[in-house]
Amino acid sequence: MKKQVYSCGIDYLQVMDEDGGIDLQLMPSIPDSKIVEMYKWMLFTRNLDAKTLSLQRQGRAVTYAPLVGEEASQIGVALAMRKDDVLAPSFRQHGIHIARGQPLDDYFIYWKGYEDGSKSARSINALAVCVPVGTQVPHGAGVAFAQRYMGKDAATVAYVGDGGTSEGDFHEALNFAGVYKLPLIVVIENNQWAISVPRKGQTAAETLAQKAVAAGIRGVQVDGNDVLAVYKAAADALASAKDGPTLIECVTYRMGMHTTADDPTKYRAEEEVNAWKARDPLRRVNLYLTSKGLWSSQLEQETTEQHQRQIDEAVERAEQFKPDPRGMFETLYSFMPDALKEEEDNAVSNNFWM
Ligand SMILES: Cc1ncc(C[n+]2csc(CCOP(=O)(O)OP(=O)(O)O)c2C)c(N)n1
Ligand SMILES: [Mg+2]
Repeated sequence: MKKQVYSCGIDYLQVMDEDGGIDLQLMPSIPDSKIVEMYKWMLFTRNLDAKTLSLQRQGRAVTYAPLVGEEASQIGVALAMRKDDVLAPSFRQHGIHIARGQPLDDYFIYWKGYEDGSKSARSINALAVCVPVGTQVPHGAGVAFAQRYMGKDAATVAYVGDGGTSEGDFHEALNFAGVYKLPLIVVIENNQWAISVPRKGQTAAETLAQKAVAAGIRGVQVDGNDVLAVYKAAADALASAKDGPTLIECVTYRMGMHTTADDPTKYRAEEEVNAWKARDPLRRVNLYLTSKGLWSSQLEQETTEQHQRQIDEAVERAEQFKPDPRGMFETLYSFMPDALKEEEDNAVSNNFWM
């Protein structure tokens, strides 16, 4: 006997096309004012990104991971999340931190290289920025397990890159979340590149969303440059999180460099970057709102100037910040080992942080 015991397919979701046209059947039921709010956050995130890149180039910020081009993949989720939901980020989701209320001063303190900037993560229900690729996904599964155990009406959203999906941690977390039906949403921010490794170097699979199938959980692929599709996928996943996890693949593009330590012109063609420019996540929302009389070039200019003032003031305050060197020793262990204490005393008495 031979029979098919399982078959599956992965849906692709796009609500707003590249010219701002809407698929009304898929449109989430939100007022236009919410779309204006999404657009303002995307614009803010882009302005913030440009400023941080410029500060890094002037030696006023440490190695920075730009997010330009990925605004919709972040803001769509940020605005779908509820206050009590927890974020387990990697190192590129600055847009979510800011839209969830991270103080701007702390953002800049972090990018000056001071861990103190991470302290407010708790106030926005976020784990600290996670640089080891993929490890934040099992952290997120653990938080989701705790949420279930404590009977909380909340979920956890863990972010991972396309490169991160090749890590064992990613699969272990999905598997664990599937078995225990945890309130976990894993968002793959598939920006097509893991430093110089292209997406096709990660897996022979057609989609990354289908990684959900083996874990027995829901999986969906969305146009990650369409903030409405991202919002809808995240809102649906959060609404059903009490019944189990969802994997969302946001198909987007890293328009900038991996980090300021990288030169992407060495490994990717300009034509590829230009092709993605036409799919810019802000442009289409701008076209939609302008066609409805809800946005204009004047509003764009005024809003950008207002953002720049807000950002510049925060930079000024952050540059006054004096770190306490003890901070880097304090947070690793509940009880500090003697050897570490000795290092701390040594650092403090020798003014190593100056
Ligand atoms: C465990 C681990 N291996 C390698 C690295 C070095 N590294 C930093 S980012 C990165 C690529 C990540 O690519 P992706 O997951 O697609 O995320 P993206 O940077 O594109 O947002 C690598 C290999 C690391 N930080 N951690
Ligand atoms: Mg990537």
